[in-house]
Amino acid sequence: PVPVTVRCRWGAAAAAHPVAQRLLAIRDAKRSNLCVAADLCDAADIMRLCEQIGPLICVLKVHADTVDNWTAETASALRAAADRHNFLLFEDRKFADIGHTVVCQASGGVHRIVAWADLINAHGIPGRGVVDGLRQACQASGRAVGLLLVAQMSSKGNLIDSAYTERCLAMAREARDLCIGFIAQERLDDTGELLVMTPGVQLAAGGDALGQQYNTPADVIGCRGADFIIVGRGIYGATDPCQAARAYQAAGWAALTDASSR
Ligand code: 5BU
Repeated sequence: PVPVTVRCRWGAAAAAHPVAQRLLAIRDAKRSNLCVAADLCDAADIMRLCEQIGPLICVLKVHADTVDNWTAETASALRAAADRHNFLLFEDRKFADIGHTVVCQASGGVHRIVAWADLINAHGIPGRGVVDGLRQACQASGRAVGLLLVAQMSSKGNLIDSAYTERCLAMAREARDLCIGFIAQERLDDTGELLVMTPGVQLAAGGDALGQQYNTPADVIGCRGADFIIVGRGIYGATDPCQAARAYQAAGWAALTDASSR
């Protein structure tokens, strides 16, 4: 297809960070602001999903610590799939400890996250030490990695209030060399330079039995101003994940381009 320059309210402003630039370039080239949460327990199932939906997504999010048979080969296979299909890898570890500990969690252990992930995330609760520790781990890896701060959550009754979210915003502004945006439920930063990825998305609003709350792509992108949708069970739980991914890609993109031209 003819490349489209998305008249995006925010994307154009985004970020000197190389990972943010790559993310936006992939989004525009693939016309996809869809991040799929591949929350499957078997590495082979994740790889199969990657092959099915790889061309449709801009980010694949994983929880490496929930994969029963994770090995170094899983990381290499994911990396190869991401490079082949042109999407970013996001490890949703949600670091939330003192700086010294997150250095080890991000670079060591079984998962060696900063050796393969393009995007990582962290809670702001420990204070700036968590960001400083992650910066150290990323620098030591020699790879470009972008950080998203968890400034809001999708789960019912979560303890985050608006003052906490504001402080996450301030933390992100002070760490622009590493932090490219947020996991949040709405746009937080009017400059448009900090991106928002939103989980808790399905084609119909609702929830699950354990407190997850779902809003639609039109709502989170069109009304609340997010940039990217994160969808898990709505896609990998569907009878035909590829068809479901197409539907979410179309809905996410329509909401973004519609929002951008307003
Ligand atoms: P779901 O199957 O679409 O409900 O999966 C949502 C994914 O996003 C799942 O991997 C969660 O761990 C992740 N998530 C979330 O649902 N809500 C949040 O606030 C954050 C992450 Br932060």
